[in-house]
Amino acid sequence: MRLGPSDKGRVRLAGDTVVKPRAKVRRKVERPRLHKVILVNDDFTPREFVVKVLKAEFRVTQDQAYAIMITAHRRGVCVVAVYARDIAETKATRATDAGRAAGYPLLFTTEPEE
Ligand code: TYC
Repeated sequence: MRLGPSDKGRVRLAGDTVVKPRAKVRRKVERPRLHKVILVNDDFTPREFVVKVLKAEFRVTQDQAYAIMITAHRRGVCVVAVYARDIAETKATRATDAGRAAGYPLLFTTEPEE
């Protein structure tokens, strides 16, 4: 059996069997999405402690850490950085744990970029 113009999407298997796959075939490999680490404001964690954690876990300067902290303080949240998913999750967990270990409700979350 020959495949003609009306057989778009059909695939020839061994022998003469011709099928039309129901699911869409992914023709391109996509780069995995990066994930944002987001700092969430709270009313209890001291500003200096937030800055200390940002510097230690995200390797930012004092000025960068202060800018991130004060943005979260004023607006409720601030994107700290973007990473591959596992790195973003590990950093968010470590930074949140640093707050918890000191008795603060400091929270870092992650979400995929669009
Ligand atoms: N809002 C806190 C305070 O006034 C400081 C703070 C900033 C806490 C940012 C968390 O993500 C945060 N002490």
